[in-house]
Amino acid sequence: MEIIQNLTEKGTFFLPSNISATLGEFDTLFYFILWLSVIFMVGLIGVSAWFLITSKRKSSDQLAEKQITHNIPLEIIWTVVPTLLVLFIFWLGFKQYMLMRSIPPNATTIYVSGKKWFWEFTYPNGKKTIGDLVVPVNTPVKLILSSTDVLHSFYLPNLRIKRDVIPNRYTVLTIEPAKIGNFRIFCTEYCGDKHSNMLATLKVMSNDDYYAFLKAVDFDDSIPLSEAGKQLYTKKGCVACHSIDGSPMVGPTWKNLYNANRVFTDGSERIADEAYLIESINYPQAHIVTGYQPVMPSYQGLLVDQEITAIIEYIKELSD
Ligand code: HEC
Ligand SMILES: [Cu+2]
Repeated sequence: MEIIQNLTEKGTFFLPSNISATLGEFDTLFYFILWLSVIFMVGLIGVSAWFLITSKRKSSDQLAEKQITHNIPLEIIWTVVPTLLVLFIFWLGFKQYMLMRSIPPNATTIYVSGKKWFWEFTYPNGKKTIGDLVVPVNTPVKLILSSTDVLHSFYLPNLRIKRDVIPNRYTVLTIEPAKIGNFRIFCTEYCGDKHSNMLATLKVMSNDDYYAFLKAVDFDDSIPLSEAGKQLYTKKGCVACHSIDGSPMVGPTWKNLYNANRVFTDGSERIADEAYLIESINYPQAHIVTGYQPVMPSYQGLLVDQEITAIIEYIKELSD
C-alpha cells in the first residue's frame, strides 16, 4: 500500500501539496492568518515586555499630572487597521467557501457513502468502488456525501476539503484536482473501533484513463479464485470485522465457517453452504448469527458475481 507518500509530497512544513485547481488561494489565506498572528503576538508581547522593563513606579502626584484620557489618531488606527485585516480575511475566506460550494454545470457526479468502516463510491454509470475514488483530472466533480450508519467525515488534505458525512442527509461538495496521481483520503470523525481503517485513495487520472476505468470490469482472472478472494477480503473491507485465524472480531471468524452449523438470534439453524454465504453477503440482516450485532453492511450490488464466488472459494480454503 502506498501510504501517505503523496500527502506531504512537495508540501511545506505547515501544509501538504495543494492539487486543487480552484482552491489555490486557500493557502494564501492560511499563511496570511498565520503570519498576521505571529506578527501581532510578537509585537504585543514585545511592547508589554518593553513597558515592564522601562516603566518605573510613579507617585500619585506625578500620575495625576500625566493622566492620558484619550488619543484620537491612535484610536482611529487601532480600529481601522484590524477592521481592514478582518474584512480581507472574510473576503478571501468567503470566496474559497463559495468555490467549494458552487457546482459548475459540467461537473460529473459521484456518490460517496461512509460506512463502518470503509468508503464506497458510485459513479455516473452505476459502477461502484470501495476504497478508491477515481476522478478525471482538471474536471469539476460533484461529490454527494452521505452515511449509512454513524457520523463520518470526508477529508482530502491535498484538496483542502473536509466535510462531515451525516446519516440521513446529503452533503454536496465540488472538487477539481489539477494533478494526476494518488492522494490520501481520511475519515476524521471518530466512528468506532476500526475508525483508523477508514482510509481511501483519491486516484486522479487522465480523461482517457478515467473512461477506460468506468468501462472496465476489474476482476483479475489470471490468479486462482481463492487467491482473488483473499485480496478482496482486504480490498473490500471484510478484514475490519472478520478474522481468518479463529478469533471473533466484530463479526464471526471465517476459519472453519464453510459447512459449519450456524445458530441465529431467532433460534433457527442452518449449514453454512454456498447459498448461505451468498445470502449472508448480500442480505446480512436476514439471519443474525447468535452473539453478534446486526452491523454488517449489505454488499448487494457492490460485488460482482465473480467476486462473491472468489470470496466463497477463499472461505472454503480456510475451512478443513
Ligand atoms: C462492519 C463489520 C462487517 C464488515 C465490514 C463485514 N462483515 Fe460480515 N458480518 C459481520 C457481522 C457482525 C456478522 C454476524 C451477524 C450477521 O449474521 O449479520 C457477519 C456475518 C457474515 C457472514 C456470515 C458468517 C457466519 O458466521 O455465519 C458472512 C459470510 C460475511 N459476514 C461475509 C462478509 C464479507 C464477504 C464481507 C466483505 C465483503 C463482510 N462480511 C464484511 C460484520 C461485518
Ligand atoms: Cu468514519
